[in-house]
Amino acid sequence: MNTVVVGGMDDKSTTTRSSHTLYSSSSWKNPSTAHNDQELPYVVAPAVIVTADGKTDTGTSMATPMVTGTALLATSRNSSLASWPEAIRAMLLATSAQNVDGAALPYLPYGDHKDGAGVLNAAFMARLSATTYASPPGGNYSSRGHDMRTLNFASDFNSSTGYFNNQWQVYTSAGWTRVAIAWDGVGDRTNHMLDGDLDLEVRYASNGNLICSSASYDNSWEVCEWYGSATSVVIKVRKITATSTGTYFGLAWYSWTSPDD
Ligand SMILES: [Ca+2]
Ligand SMILES: [Ca+2]
Ligand SMILES: [Ca+2]
Repeated sequence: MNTVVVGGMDDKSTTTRSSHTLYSSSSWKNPSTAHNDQELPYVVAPAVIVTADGKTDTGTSMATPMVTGTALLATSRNSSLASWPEAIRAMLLATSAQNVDGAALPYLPYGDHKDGAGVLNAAFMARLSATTYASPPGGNYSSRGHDMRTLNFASDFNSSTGYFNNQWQVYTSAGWTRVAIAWDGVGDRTNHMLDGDLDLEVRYASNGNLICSSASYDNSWEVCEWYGSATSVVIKVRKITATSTGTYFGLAWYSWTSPDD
């Protein structure tokens, strides 16, 4: 639940992204949960004929360390991230821009998608982890940012609407923009309980109309994206239910035109 579940992709030994596919033995089925909408994996990474430290092998055992290494790369660029795995998870979900199976995102709770949020992008993660992209709520920000904070479910959310008392205003670039949130829970994959159920909404700053949203029950994360012109949006987080006094929370957003930007 507070981890990153990693699947595999096959890069066919080429940098031509259109040739890439899901690794044929990558697990993708979802566990049985209270609402049966927990989506696994979260992301995928290269798994076929991977050479590391003198060893060449195939399998998700090769993909998973690549995600771990990318998380360490982020913490090496911004040491405060070392205490915030929630921010690392949100950043991984926001930057895994390449799609190798089905829809670009698992549009919860409608599908069971095999590549999660997409293919790990270490370059995007390295860029987004810079301290210059640390972006607390209440500010006006550019097209890339990350945040991490402790949320108090009683005092930080409107008691009637459930919205987080603050929001992030973002001026996005033309192209794709993805927003992701992640938080914590306890338990194993079948007997787990989130600290609470949070949902994500992104709305146009100009008129408040919804641009994208994500509202699953059993995931410790939400992610949504859109394609369009440069625009100004507000990111809103909503508390649906709470099972604890609060949680640790991470947020990330990222605009791109190509996974090779
Ligand atoms: Ca996909
Ligand atoms: Ca799945
Ligand atoms: Ca939710």
